[in-house]
Amino acid sequence: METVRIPVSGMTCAACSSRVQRALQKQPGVADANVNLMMKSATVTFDPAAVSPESLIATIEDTGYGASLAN
Ligand code: 9UX
Repeated sequence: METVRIPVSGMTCAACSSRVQRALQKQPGVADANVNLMMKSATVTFDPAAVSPESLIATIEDTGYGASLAN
């Protein structure tokens, strides 16, 4: 497993962060996802053989928020 922290933009209330968190948790290959509204970031533990950071970003964007890899 690998863990990545992804900055997420556009989240303004707790329902936003719940939405993003649920979408990530549903994604195959994701073992754990935690989205912090105040930190504006998603911390995701995933199986690199099953899913890439790029596809985690695509999932966040599909949910309607902005995401990019900053580290
Ligand atoms: Mo809260 Mo977020 O009313 O898209 S769910 S702002």
